[in-house]
Amino acid sequence: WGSLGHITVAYIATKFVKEDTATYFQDLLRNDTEHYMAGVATWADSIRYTKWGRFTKNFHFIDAKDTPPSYCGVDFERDCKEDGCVVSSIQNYTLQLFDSSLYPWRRAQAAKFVIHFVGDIHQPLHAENVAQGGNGIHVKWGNSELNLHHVWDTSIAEKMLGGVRRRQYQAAFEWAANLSSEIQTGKYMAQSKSWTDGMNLDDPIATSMAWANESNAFICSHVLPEGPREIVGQQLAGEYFEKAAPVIELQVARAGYRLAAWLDLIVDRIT
Ligand code: DCM
Ligand code: DCM
Ligand code: DCM
Ligand code: ZN
Ligand code: ZN
Repeated sequence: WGSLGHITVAYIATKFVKEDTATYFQDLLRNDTEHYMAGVATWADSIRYTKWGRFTKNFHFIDAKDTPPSYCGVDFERDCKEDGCVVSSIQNYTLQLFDSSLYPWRRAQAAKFVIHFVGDIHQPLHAENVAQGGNGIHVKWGNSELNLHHVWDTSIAEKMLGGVRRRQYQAAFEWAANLSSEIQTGKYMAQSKSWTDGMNLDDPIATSMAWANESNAFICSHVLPEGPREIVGQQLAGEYFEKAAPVIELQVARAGYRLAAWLDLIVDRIT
């Protein structure tokens, strides 16, 4: 996701974590405001192009080598690169949070990675190989030319919310409040109870592979419904946007809700 998506995921998680969890991460991240997660949600993107952060550049996605739209699916052995992917990274940084031999600043860094990567895995194109997660697919967006990855990371959400290039944190905060009430009492109330089914802190790979497969399934249904060649040059700000917007909302809501549950499990085990 772009920064709007990540910050929104963080604010949703902030709404749903238990009080002990909030206290634990406020202490670790040294921020006792309600912005303790939102404030670090995009940090992993800010370091990925720096010299010291380069080792993390593949940690944001898993390149499913499937064949949309006829077949979608992620396979950990096949698709997770030797030097890591979003699934192995969720496991790695989750385990670092339990490692009391690490300095607190290392565990704080691990928390920042977990907060970010649980968001990214819910972006369908972060669980797809085609054209480097859609980065190589050029499309029309209104009067602009963009790549498909950027459309799903950023453009659809910004259009839904009505142009929020400035005041990202404010827009994210409001969007998160909205999606949180849909989870508690609105359109996601019934289904959200099953969003944490199968979540297992003893098996972070299986847990996050389930999230990756669910996310990747939208490649065949909504991202590339007619395949990677058909979409090239198409105008996506019309009918395509209308079908994509509910998927973005659902995936951002799920990511925030699951991040809260995952952090609760972590703190339950540590304390
Ligand atoms: N940070 C870090 N390493 C960097 C840059 C930032 O550990 N190279 C930490 C310091 C802040 C947090 O990330 O606590 C947020 O960073 P930023 O100020 O870049 O948003
Ligand atoms: N931090 C880091 N690497 C360092 C120093 C700090 O990742 N070498 C991160 C860990 C904390 C945050 O920065 O999240 C706190 O840093 P500061 O006290 O500089 O804001
Ligand atoms: N990305 C992805 N899958 C890939 C390559 C990149 O999901 N195989 C993502 C990571 C960034 C965006 O695409 O969100 C742009 O990546 P880059 O700047 O590495 O091209
Ligand atoms: Zn992206
Ligand atoms: Zn990312």
